[in-house]
Amino acid sequence: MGLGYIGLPTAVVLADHGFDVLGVDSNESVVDSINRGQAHIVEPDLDAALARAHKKGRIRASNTPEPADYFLIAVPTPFKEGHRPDVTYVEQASYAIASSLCPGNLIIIESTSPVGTTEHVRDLVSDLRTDLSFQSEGDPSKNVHLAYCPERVLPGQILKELVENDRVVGGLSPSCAEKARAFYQGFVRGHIYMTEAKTAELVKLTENASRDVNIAFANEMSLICDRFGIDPYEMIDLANHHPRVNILQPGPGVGGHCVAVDPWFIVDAAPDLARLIHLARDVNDSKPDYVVKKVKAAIESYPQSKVTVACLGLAFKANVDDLRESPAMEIARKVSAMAVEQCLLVEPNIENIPPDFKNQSTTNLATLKEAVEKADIFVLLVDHKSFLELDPQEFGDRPVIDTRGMLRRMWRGSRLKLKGA
Ligand code: SAJ
Repeated sequence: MGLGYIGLPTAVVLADHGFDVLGVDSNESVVDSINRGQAHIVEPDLDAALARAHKKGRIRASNTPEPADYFLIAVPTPFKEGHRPDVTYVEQASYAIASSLCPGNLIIIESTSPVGTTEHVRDLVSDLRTDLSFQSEGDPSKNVHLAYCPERVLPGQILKELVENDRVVGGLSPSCAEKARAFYQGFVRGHIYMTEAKTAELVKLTENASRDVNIAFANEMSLICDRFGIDPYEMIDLANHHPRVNILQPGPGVGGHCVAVDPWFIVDAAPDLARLIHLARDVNDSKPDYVVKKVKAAIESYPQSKVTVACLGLAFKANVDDLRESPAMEIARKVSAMAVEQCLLVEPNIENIPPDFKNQSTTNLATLKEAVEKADIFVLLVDHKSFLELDPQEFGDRPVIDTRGMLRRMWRGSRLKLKGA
């Protein structure tokens, strides 16, 4: 249920491991694309794996579920007003599968969810299917089982990590967890740890909150470095030579649909206790505006704002096409609204300019080459591989606002190229 960044790769990996998979999605064009054997998202190796599974007839898509042995829910859980978790899609998926359920089925929720969601889903479906037993124990063949198993794959490495990562499966009972473990053993090479559903739900939120807090530390250090004229990337690199220090990388902010969202689910559930988690969110969320101020200052140093600004990258991180919660998008939107002659957006992973910029006649999608030729100011927002291959000398003496420590890597790359030559 749900053929997005997690659902589709999972469906493909399952198909690759011998399962017959029906992918269900409410979006007609997604369904059509998968039924043609084509992925609608950018993820390394996904196109080829989907085409293979499609050719073998192991995968098909539809907008309605059918009876099955396993129902895997991988729909989005965004937040609504006030950063409150919105589980509407999980609820809709649960309603949608209810009429297809049979005794012996296993429902697995993979969507990142607030603590208590697996029990909530059990209550929803058991209200609709009073003919079925959702008892935690008893004869397994007569019950419908429920488990929570968080996905923990890294966009950019999804196919590999789906198979190799350890998994945590949380059951509403030990037999639910056992059934889920047996399912994941069908395609996972990592270890499968069993626990209660609510523990597994919190494990997922904790993983991403931990990453967010650690990135916030790096981002805070980058502001402190800036004040003292110190290169934060060099400083962190050196600090990380300590055997017990491992600081993450500062950036333009934290994006994506996971790390920038999930910590709020903890804050929402325990606002009085989650003080550090809340503060980390604020630190990371304030970073885009800090970058925008720097761009503004650079623009103001040009006479009458006759200046062309190039924003390199819109995705939330390197080598993906995902623009959700992207700090690069937030920065580009604000730069594009400034009185500049032209704002050039360079994003090699998308074909059309995002709707956010449709009313900005001075903002256009450009190639890297065009941007390098035309721009007066460069804002390096995403460390896409193709950007890192640029010779930094091409910027000449034009200002470069580097939010990802890319210049260092470009210089290193160009020195290596020189050595190779
Ligand atoms: N980022 C930094 N500095 C860093 C690392 C990341 O600024 O040192 C930024 C990225 O640029 C991006 C954001 O953080 O904007 C998140 O990127 P990410 O690579 O940390 O994580 P995601 O969102 O792609 O995937 C995360 C992963 N979670 C953890 O690493 C704990 C992944 O394993 C999860 O499966 C995924 O969230 C998810 O779906 O929840």
